Amino acid sequence: MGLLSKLVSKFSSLTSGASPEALADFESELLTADLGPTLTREVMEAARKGRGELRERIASVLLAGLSPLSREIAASDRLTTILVIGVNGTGKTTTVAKLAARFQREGKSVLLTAADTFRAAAVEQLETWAKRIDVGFHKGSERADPAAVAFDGAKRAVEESFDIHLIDTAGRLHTESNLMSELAKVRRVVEKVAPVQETLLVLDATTGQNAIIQAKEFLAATPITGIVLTKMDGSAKGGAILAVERELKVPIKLIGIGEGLADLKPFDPEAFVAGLF
Ligand SMILES: Nc1nc2c(ncn2[C@@H]2O[C@H](COP(=O)(O)OP(=O)(O)OP(=O)(O)O)[C@@H](O)[C@H]2O)c(=O)[nH]1
Ligand SMILES: [Mg+2]
Repeated sequence: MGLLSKLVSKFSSLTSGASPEALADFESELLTADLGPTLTREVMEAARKGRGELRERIASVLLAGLSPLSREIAASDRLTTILVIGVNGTGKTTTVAKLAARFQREGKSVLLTAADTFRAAAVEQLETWAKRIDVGFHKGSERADPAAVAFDGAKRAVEESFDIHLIDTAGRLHTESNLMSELAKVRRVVEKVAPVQETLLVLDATTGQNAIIQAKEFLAATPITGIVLTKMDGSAKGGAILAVERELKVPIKLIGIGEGLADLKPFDPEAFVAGLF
């Protein structure tokens, strides 16, 4: 049963308006589902009053305010460059691998650049994926400047006529201002060689409302064209997905639903909301 269906049916059975207790119950369940305070308030308003079926009213509140922008990954008919950023452990490297596998399936040539030079293990992790998927791989010398590695990767992507260049970056806390400005530098330097079509911010769905706080800091540091919300499989807090997009006005383009290469899906808001009931 969907996240909201039990609540909605409980609610619908109360014919002439719900009791204050039932309302309070409903509200706390919405907050538990990580809808966030604003969206919860709006859903509560729709639940209390309005015409038509309760379910429809709630669904339309949940869908309102989502980004009207395309959820497709931007593509160029020449080289498409995609920069992947986010806080530590959100799933950046795995998402890069999943994207690489997807593009490769579509018959595109893919280069992965390991601009996470902070840990040797991070470079190895990406290299292992590159070998397994059988796509190109670029790394710099140990502890090299991430912007320099990304720049060299971009040059290689152009010179060797790759279709897709995916750049993996080190996880960073949104509160570390020097690391945040490093991201802007990576992007700037890559753009000396080739335009960056997508900057994807990877957020961990299980962190709920905190993901919104992270995203705001990343948005302040560099333009973001899309969000990837990972670990939707392990999250009972799926409601965060709607709150994230409403707050940030950046489209969620993809959701991660597992650790495997195939576990990356486009985000379809209508289907998602229908699934909640
Ligand atoms: N269940 C689940 N696990 C995921 C998903 N995406 C990534 N993971 C797991 O999350 C862990 C961290 O993933 P990474 O891709 O290494 O994360 P990262 O953001 O690159 O981490 P750092 O480079 O250390 O900042 C790994 O164990 C992944 O398998 C997902 O959608 N669902
Ligand atoms: Mg990583």
